[in-house]
This record gives sequence, C-alpha cells and structure tokens, in this order.
Amino acid sequence: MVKLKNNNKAVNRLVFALKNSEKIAIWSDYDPDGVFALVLAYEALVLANFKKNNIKLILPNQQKYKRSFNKFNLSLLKNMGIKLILGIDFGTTDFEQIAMAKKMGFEIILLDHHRQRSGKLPALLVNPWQKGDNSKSKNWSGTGVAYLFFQNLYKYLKINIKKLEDNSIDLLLIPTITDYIKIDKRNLPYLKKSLKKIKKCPRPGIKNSLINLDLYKKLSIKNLIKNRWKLGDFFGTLEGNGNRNNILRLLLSRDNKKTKLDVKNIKKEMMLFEKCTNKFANQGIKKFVTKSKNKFIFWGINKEIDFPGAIAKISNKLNDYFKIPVFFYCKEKNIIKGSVRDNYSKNTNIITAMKNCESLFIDFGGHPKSAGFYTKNKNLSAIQKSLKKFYEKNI
Ligand SMILES: [Mn+2]
Repeated sequence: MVKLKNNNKAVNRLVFALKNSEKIAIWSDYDPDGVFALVLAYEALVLANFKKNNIKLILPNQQKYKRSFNKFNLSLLKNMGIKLILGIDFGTTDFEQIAMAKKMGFEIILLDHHRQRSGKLPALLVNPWQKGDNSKSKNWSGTGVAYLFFQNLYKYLKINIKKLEDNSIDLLLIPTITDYIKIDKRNLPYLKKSLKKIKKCPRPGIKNSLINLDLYKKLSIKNLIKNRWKLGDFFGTLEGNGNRNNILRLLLSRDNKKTKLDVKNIKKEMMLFEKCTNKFANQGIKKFVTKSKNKFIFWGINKEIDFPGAIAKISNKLNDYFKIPVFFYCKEKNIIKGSVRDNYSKNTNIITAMKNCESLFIDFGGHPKSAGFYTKNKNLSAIQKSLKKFYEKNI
C-alpha cells in the first residue's frame, strides 16, 4: 500500500471527525480530475460510515470563481458550522487562498498532485511531489492521490479495502488520462483494475458516457488515451459543471435511465464547446503554420471567451498540431488568464520556463506538461521575451 507524507496525520484528523460526528466539507476542482476525486472521496467517506448529512460537497461555480477556495463558499461553510475542509486536486501553490481560509478559522487537509513552489502553506498537505515525500510512487491524478489516501484510512479503521475497490475504482482511470498522468509500473496495476471494473460493472454514468462517446466497445487504456480529448471535453470543460454540477450528478447517480438522459444533454453542450474552441484553434493554426522556426507559441486574444475551460482546450489543440510548447491566453475580467500545454518536448518543462520570469505573473501553477497562469496585460510582451530566451537556450 502506498503511503504518502502526512498520511497518518490526515487520517487521524478524519477519524477524529468521524468519532465526533463532526460536519466536514470536501472541496474540489471543477475539471474532470476534480469532479471524479470529489465523487471518490464522498463515496469513500460514506462507506467508512460518515453520515451523508455530515458531508458537504463544494464544487465552485467556474463561471464565477477561480479554482481553489473562494470567500463565498467559505462563508457558506462557516455558517453551517463546518471547521474541517478536505480539499482535493488543488491547493499546493494556492498560498493566498489557503491563508484566507485559515484566517477564517478552517482546518485544511489537501490531497493534491500539483507541483510545489516555495511559500508558506498553512495546511496539512498530502502530495507525492512535496519535499520530503519518500514514496517512490509519484504519478497520480488528484483522484489517484485520494484513492491511496482512503486505502490508508480504511486500513486504520480496519475496513476491508476491497470495499473501496468494488465501489469506486472505476473512477480512477479516466482522470488519469484527462490529466495527462504518466503511466508507470506503480500506477498501472491500479489502472488495470479500474479498466476491468469499467468493463464489468461500472456506475451507469461512466458506462453510458463511454457508450455515447463511442468508446465502450473497444475499451482499452490505449484507446482511451487516443481519445483523450473526447473524455476531457465531455467530463470537464462544460458549462454545466459550473452552475448545474451535471458531471457530479452523473457520476453519483446509480439510475441508468436518468444518466442516459443526462449524457445526452452533456453531449449537446460538448458539441457547442467544440465549435467554439475549433474556431480559435484554427485561427492559431493559420497564424503560425508559416512560422516553422518557432520554438514555442505565445499567443492570445484580447477578449473574454464565454466557455469555461475553452482556453485550456485551445492551448491543447495548438500543442497537438504544432508539437511545441503553447501559451494561449485571453481576457478574464480585467486580467489575462493563460493556459499552457507541452505534451511533446522531452527536455523542457513549462513550470521551469515560467519560474524564470516568476515576478511577471500574478499567479501560475500546474504540471510540467499542463499548467495555467494569471498576469496583467502590460506584462505580456516581457513574458514573451523571457520565454524566448528560455527556449532558445534549452531546446
Ligand atoms: Mn488534477
């Protein structure tokens, strides 16, 4: 069993909450990994005899708030008398937001897999990438980190971990793929079990989604990876994730008929999203196709794009087309929001590239192949210059 740093402390705190019938919150990110992790954590806690009424799920509205903690939802939790928040798939570099929550009196456990940056984080962090974590297993999605954590909680509570596997392991594979997690000999056995469960008897939300996306017949890890964009679009970047929690409901439901209807509606939104992101991606392709000497693309548009998640998608599409690092941005309110993808270069790392001009960003974070940033309009050209220097030296 894989045990990550701070695992025992976090398990003890949750067991304390369980024994005292304490109300707790699980807070996650709205991308596919976040939603899958939220469902996994909720089911794992309920199976471990936490009362459903004592668990409040928070998936912030992505049209209104950035990822991580926000004041609105925190106040809501405070008014409910909740003190402990289990945050999943975010937090490692959210120094300000975590400090705000801490100041409001919350205790915070984070199960995350984003890369660390220096700074003070007033939370109990479980993250395979954090300094001092001696586990050899590093390549996990947020859902994967949560799964490992709950295995340990079950062991402590003397609950058979098979129970967790039978109920929820079907949730593991898809976010591993949509989050571009490297598959290795340590996570592969888990992913194979997840695939087997998806083949045999997954929750109806997963089965009906894969049928609708035409991925259920030829089901294999390889084929799912090949169709990664379909999974990402369907489970992630849709409007309904923001204000209707449609993916959350889809995954939690055990009702075959209802999920079929939900899948149909989500698919409709997915097609609209595709249309919007294709439009901008094609603009980018036209713009850069003649510039074959470019070592990276730094490009954006000076307006807002209505679809949440669209910039990540556009960045992805351009990266898939040109196979060089892509920094795509657009306006969000008064600042610039960017999404970075680099799935093809072997020797460079987008986090390192951005660290090189750290002071020009309001914030940035993520993984070596997939990340995001916020900055000011006036800093864009300086960032581009710094990146140019970086990539000329390193590629
Ligand atoms: Mn993630």
